[in-house]
Amino acid sequence: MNIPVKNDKLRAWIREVADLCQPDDIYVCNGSQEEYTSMIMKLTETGIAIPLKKRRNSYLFRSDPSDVARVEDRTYISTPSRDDAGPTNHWIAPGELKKIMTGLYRGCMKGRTMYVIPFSMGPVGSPISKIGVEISDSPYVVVNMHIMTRVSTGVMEMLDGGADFIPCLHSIGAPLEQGQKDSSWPCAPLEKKYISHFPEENLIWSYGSGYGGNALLGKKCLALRIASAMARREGWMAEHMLILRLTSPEGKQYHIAAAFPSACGKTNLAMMQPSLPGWKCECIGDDIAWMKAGPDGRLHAINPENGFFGVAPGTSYKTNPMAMDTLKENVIFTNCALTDDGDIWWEGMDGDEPSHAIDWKGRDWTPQSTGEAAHPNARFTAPASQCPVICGDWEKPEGVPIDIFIFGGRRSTVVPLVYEAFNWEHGVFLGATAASETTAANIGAVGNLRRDPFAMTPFCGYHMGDYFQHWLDMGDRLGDRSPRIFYVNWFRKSDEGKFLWPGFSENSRVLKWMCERVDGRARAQETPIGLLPAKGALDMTGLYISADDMEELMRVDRQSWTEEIPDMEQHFSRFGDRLPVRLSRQLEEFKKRLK
Ligand code: SAT
Ligand code: MN
Repeated sequence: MNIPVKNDKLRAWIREVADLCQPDDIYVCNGSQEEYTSMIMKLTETGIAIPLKKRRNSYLFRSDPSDVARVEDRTYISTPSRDDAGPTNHWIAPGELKKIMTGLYRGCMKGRTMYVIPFSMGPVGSPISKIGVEISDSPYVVVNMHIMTRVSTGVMEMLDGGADFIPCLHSIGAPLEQGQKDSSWPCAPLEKKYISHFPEENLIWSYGSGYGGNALLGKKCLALRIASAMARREGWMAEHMLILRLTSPEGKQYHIAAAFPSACGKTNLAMMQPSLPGWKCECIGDDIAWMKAGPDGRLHAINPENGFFGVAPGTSYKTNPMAMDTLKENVIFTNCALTDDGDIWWEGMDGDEPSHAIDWKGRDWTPQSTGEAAHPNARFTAPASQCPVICGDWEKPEGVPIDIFIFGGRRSTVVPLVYEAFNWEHGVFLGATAASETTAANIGAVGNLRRDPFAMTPFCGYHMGDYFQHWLDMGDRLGDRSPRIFYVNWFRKSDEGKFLWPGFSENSRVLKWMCERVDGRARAQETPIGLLPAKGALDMTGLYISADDMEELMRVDRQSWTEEIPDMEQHFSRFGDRLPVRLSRQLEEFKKRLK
């Protein structure tokens, strides 16, 4: 077979994979509009993509009901020593894992085309960017990668010129026998799914799933798990963070990077429209930040992605108008409901519920139906460039200088709206002990409290204790140019179970306080957990919240924090002697402050 590729390593790898997986065909992607259109047309003809009458060039896909989210239990960090993967990652020895997976890959692309997708994470040619090549037998993956990454002939030219790349092998794990009819979302059963990373070799092998982060390997696999391991070796940071630019009425710019677990509102915050007059927010990224110290000694961030793979349910003109405007055309929707007039719908969208729709499983749905119309982890894939508030500098190769880091999660109790760390080391402690109620972004129980340090539990490509140390080291290196660190919780509820804080555009009040803290202008009061806004320091102009609710929102209850301590201790004990001493000391000091 003639493979139009000049890069020796790539050509050899394509040959090797083709010999193993035995596809009917090999197709090398160029990322063009024509390529996208022809793939979508084929998917439409077979009924796999459903064109939407109401949105130009937009399509609905329905996945298999077993393949609807990331599979953390089937995700592996395969380092030679188990110790190096750490207690938060699943581990199988590289030799053994490769043996299992090679067995699965053998003949797995029979009856299918093998697509070779050259892509760049980050602007093509930027010094911070990385090149990946995904081999996949899923046309759905190809069209999604077109949006989520930069697939182009430019990347292939760099490869032809000898550029190195990260190999990302993906198969849905569903070979077709001669004459066998294909299903609309072929995939392998859960026990045969493997999402594997070999950080020592910068190599990714994924098998059995076609969904999201399991299959679009540039995202969580490359840009977080492999990149985090590279970043530690090379002295930079790959984080599960949105990036935004906030501009004050006086025209001063602040850049904020915020880490929340999946499905906790990163996309909403990244595109937030401030309710405070004169303040402006622009989006740079909604999920991943790659950060390096610049010549000015500050931390500069780029968004390695090219699109948004956002949670659909709950997205509306009320919660995220800029996302809604991003979704008008050129969008791939997955597991949303289909309305009778040829549009998509999901729970929480503006306006009335449709009186009839087709649900994400393809069945009739009415408001009387028992299940949801859209799956709770239904997603949109949309080009970032379509976002009305995408920042003019979002593709700047050198990135934007970060002023503020935010950690947080979903906590219906205990954690107040906002507080600031006393210093970097304390901020790392806040990140390391962050906890959140679990969501539908992973296959598993929803609503359980889990420690999710830096929102990186499912995405850290090495030992989490070493990752904490890397954060401390970065702080030492950045010194007084380090970003300030804050913790937020938009999700605290009253005893009656009602959200105490309106969130969304009102979050600008919290961000404003942070900016004023950076400028040394806002007052704070010291509490055992950190620095809370002093009375009157949070700008509440034009927003009414009762005094009681406000007090509850900001309350630091020593008793309930003391009750958290055993869980924090247990969490820290998992990291053994790889837990930095500075963090165990932080915990001891915290206990003292609570007394
Ligand atoms: O499925 S993804 O991993 O891409 C989305 C998420 O969980 O954040
Ligand atoms: Mn994410």
